[in-house]
Amino acid sequence: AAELVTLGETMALLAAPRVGLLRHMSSLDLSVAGAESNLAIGVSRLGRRAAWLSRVGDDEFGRLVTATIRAEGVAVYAVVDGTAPTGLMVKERRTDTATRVQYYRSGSAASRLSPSDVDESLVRGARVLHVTGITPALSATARDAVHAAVESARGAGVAVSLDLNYRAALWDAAAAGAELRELVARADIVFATGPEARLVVSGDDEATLAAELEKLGPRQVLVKRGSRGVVGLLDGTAYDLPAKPVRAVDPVGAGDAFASAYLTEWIGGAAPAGCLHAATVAGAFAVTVPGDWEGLPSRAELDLLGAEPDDDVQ
Ligand code: KDG
Repeated sequence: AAELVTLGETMALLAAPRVGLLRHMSSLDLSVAGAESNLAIGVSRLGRRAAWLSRVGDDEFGRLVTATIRAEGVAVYAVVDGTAPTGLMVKERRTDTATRVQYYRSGSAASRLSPSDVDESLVRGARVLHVTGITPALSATARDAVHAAVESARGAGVAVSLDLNYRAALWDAAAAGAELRELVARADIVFATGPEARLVVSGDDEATLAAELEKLGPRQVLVKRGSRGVVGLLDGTAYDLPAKPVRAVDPVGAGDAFASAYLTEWIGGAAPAGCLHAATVAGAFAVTVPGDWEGLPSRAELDLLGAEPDDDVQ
């Protein structure tokens, strides 16, 4: 049985191979990208059993998505939907540090996710269910699928992990805030950036935001600050960790990497500080390689990069 179950949309990804306006790119690199499958791949690479639930189109991009995720050792439960295409995401490197994303996903197969797609026994047999704020934005039925999975998990004592993952291109702040507030109240572990947290609660700094989110229910709250590290409020204890200094080439996917390592260590029974440390190392790895998941570390690499600066690394 899978230790971690997640559900959401994964799209084909067309990524610019170099810096510049998309219109001047003679070719684009083809891969796949989806917050939930990025995380499932991260969990699998760190040695835990992950399952990913979704819908894909009956098309070449759909076959690319399922084959890629399956090849990374993730158990794939994807309905092939002949009535809608697999979503597409285009990533432009406008400057050396500014990435622009364009979605072609409205009406996609994954937007037709519904509660009947959620394998209840899979969810009830897991240690943790991970959901994000992207899926409820796709459609009413996709939102219902998330709530069905969350209720199955809660009913079976399976921990619920939520990454707010706000995508402004998909819905407005007010709609997102209302929906995310409902999900935060049903989650045990919550990941957010400062701006995402401010969709749900108020606070001047990340520590206040974490405390306000915790008041809504979750036992563990992580408020990420990118290259400025992370603030955690974990089982009532506050943590403030710096980021690992690395040269970032592609920030997209860092949050998924962070959460994948945190949850992997949590499943393994690590102490909160250990989960947090692993998460910051995985997040650092992810941004050093182009692509949303391709740079995710294996267990050995995690231990390597994770060595404290004064450890002599061979
Ligand atoms: O967290 C990274 C994801 O946002 C990216 O991989 C694609 O799922 C995606 C989305 O909706 O942007």
